[in-house]
Parts: sequence; C-alpha cells; structure tokens
Amino acid sequence: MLDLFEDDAAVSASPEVIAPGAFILRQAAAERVPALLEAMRRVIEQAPLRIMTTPAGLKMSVAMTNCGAAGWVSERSGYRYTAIDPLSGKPWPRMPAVFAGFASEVAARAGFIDFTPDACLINRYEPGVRLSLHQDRDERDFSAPIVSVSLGLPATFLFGGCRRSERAQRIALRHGDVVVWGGESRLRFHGVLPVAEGLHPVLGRSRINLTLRKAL
Ligand code: MD3
Ligand code: FE
Repeated sequence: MLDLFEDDAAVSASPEVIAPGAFILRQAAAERVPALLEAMRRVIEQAPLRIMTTPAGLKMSVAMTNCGAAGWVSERSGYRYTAIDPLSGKPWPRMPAVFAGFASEVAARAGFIDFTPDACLINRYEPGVRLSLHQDRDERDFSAPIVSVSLGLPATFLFGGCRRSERAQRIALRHGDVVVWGGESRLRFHGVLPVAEGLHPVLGRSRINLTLRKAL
C-alpha cells in the first residue's frame, strides 16, 4: 500500500506483506539514513569490512563486518557467531543505539514486539557482486525476526521457499527500504542477484545491507 511520496520514492505507511511473517516497509529508513550511516562508519573504522572465506576455502564476494555482542563469521572451520572479531582480536564494536532502536521500532510495526538485536551483520556489495541462495540458521532462536535495511545501489532480492529447489520471487530493494523476516518466513532460502553497475548519490559504487539479528 503506497500512500505517501517523498523524493520520488514510494513510502509505505503500513508494512506490506510479502509472505506469512515477511513484511516490506518501503522507505522506512529514509529519515534515519544519515544517523545510520554515521554510526556505521564508526563501526567500520574499528572493524573494517573484509572478505571472509567459506568452509570450502573459497573467497566470498560480499565484504562483511559486524557490530554487537555477537558477529557472524565464515571461516575454513565453518559459520558461527563470535564475541571477538578474528581480525582485531577484540570484541566487535558495540551495537550503535540508533541501529538497535530503529530495528526494534520497525519490527514492532510489523508485529514483532520486544525485538532486541544483539548482532548486526554489515554486507557491502560492489557492482557484479551477488549473494547466492542460502538460509540464515546460525542463530539460536528462530522465533526472533531479522530486520534488513538496504542502502546505496538498488538490488534484486531473491525470496525462495523452505527448500533450495523452490522457485524464488524477486523483490526490488532500494536505498531506505526495510524488510522484516520472521515467523514462517524466517527459514526461507534467499539471496541477492548481482548488483548492477551504478553510482549512488550517497554511497557511490556500493550497496550496503544491515541485518539486525538476535543471534544469542
Ligand atoms: C529472508 N543478506 O546477510 S538481507 C544475509 O541483502 C543476507 O545482504 C542479504 O541474506 C543482503 O544473510 C539479504 C534480507 C534477509 C535476511 C535474512 C532472511 C532475508 C531473509 C532470513 C530469512 C528469510
Ligand atoms: Fe541471509
């Protein structure tokens, strides 16, 4: 339901249901983008974006870092959440209050009350970079949703079923869009198509996605 317009971007005042438990809030982050980006830049100064290695020994193409009590890492030994950034040997940067506050607020708008994230994975895509179909299942409690904030270049998100073989629906995500994934959608396969070449006025040749999670 698109009922407001601002700078050509459709703003949905109420969450739009894409599947049971999955809600898109178009432009919900728009007015918080400057604060989110400033907080994110401080995180990246302390825990730089880096290319992780998969358990198969391949380099990922998405650059990643984390903040919060726990951070998601991929290493030869597997995927896991850690309290310590393996690059610095120090705890991940604290979760900025604006990240946690914003995620809790949008989760509530989608019906998930009392969502308090303890981990935020920051993904950076340059043009050509994709994220292949996967499930997020390294968290302890699948009853908590995941809140995702898209920033920078647009992308096509693939939203599949509970099995990898199920046909995925495509959802266009733009700078400022927020998606809340919970309930029955929490374990669905998903991915991102290769990001198209472009220059975003705020983020240049990059797309950044913040995923706010309850990992512990
Ligand atoms: C649907 N990131 O970091 S966020 C990831 O745009 C990840 O960077 C993508 O998938 C990105 O794991 C997509 C949207 C997302 C996150 C978690 C989900 C969608 C989800 C969990 C279940 C279903
Ligand atoms: Fe994911």
